[in-house]
Amino acid sequence: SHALTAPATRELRERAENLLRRLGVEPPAPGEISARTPITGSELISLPASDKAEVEAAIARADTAFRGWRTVPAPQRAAVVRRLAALLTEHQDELGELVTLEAGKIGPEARGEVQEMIDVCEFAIGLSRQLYGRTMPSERPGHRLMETWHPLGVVGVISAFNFPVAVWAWNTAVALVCGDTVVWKPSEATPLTALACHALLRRAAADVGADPEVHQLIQGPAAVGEQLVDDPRVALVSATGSVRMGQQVAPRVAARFGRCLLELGGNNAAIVTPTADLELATRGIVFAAAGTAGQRCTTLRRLIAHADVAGPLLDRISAAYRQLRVGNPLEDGVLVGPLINERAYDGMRAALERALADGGELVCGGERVEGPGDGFYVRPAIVRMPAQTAVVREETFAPILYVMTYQDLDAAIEMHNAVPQGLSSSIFTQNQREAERFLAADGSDCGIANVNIGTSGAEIGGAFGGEKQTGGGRESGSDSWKAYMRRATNTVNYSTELPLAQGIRFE
Ligand code: UN1
Repeated sequence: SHALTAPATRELRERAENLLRRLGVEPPAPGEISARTPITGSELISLPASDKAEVEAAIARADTAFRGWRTVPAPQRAAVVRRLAALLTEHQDELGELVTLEAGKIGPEARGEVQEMIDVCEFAIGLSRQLYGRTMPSERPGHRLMETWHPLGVVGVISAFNFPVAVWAWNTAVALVCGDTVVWKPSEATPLTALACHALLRRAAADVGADPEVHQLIQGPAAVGEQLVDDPRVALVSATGSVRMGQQVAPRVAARFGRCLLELGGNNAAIVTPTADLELATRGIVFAAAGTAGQRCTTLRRLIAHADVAGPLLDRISAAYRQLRVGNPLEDGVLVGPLINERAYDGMRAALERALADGGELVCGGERVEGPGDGFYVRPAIVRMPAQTAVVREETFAPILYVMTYQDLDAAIEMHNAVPQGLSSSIFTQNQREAERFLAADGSDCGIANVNIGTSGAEIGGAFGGEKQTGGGRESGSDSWKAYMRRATNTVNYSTELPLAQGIRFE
């Protein structure tokens, strides 16, 4: 229908307001933050930014709430997260649609993002009974040596537009069961989904009789985030975004000896070896490279294919690319939605120009296509590169897949690791030696290394994050929770003597 292919701004605005109301958010007063939809490029709603006093008050409330929250037993703290999971399940479609409106994700990916929130809530609920410390044999008779994990304090969460709700949930669900309170500064591009999550969490807390002040939302430009970063009451700053943002955050937090958890850029690659199942590799590569319009931090950006298979592999991938429907993410069957804004489009054009100047050959894509309104819709691009030049070593947050070839696996792994970022990586092979080599100490240097699946779409059960300029942080599953707690080592003497460690005599 015409209404779907060219949704009028007013219709999208009403849709956003309705979704917000159903998610428990009253229409905000107008203000200086402009909530836009990348679907048409137009403003949906405006809302006020937090001023200095409001940020200060939010941190103060989180700090006060922490004093009580830390003594609530962890399995009881999990009740808030259990209720949040139920509310997210109930409102999965509504929150998913708001993600589509605000971030431009296609429906299945937007609902998948909410699913990821529910999954991490379930993980955190189980975790609340497993915040294990160890006991160690003491070297002294009549002594016990053990460690205890305690709540850390206020956690400042800074999140990006591309996973506007899931990354918040990874941090918040785990932080809350760990006994921390949260102050959230979402991306300026996604303030509405933030209002919705905040309302759902506040409601979850109220429903189970917990202190709603355990969660605070502050909104606005970088200065709002800076105030959070510089406040000594914020024990941990968990920040997701660009390397440039991390380079600003990390030294400021370090200067006050705060803790940082950084999830910064990726420049993820896949190696395809001669024994790879090309049909399976093609499917994995197309989802990882073109999905979410190339705007995941785990997006596949570099393909390193053995010279013997590069030709047939590229034929398959470019055939699949030609089938991809690019357009309005509210429409069924569309697989690639818009870029977040014009700046992202300009970045993509500039990168493509540099790649071609470096001798790259455009295989397909790269052009802007018509969408409803003034959104920035592009066909995902594939560029064959003669070498891994400077532009290939940078992260451009758009759907560009650079293709290089190799002859020898050692050289392929060397090329794979020769970028500043270290988030996610894959090898497609049916040769066990090659797969194990890729996962070994001298293989992929990334935080995530996969075999026969793409670089994106990680499950929440594993620790998520990467090395080098990606920042070193780990979030979500496994023992990532340790970043959100402080460890105390306890030595208990239950004897009547006072033996000193190391056999020291002091008498
Ligand atoms: C991100 O792009 O910031 O592995 C996070 C994935 C998702 C999370 C990506 N589970 O692609």
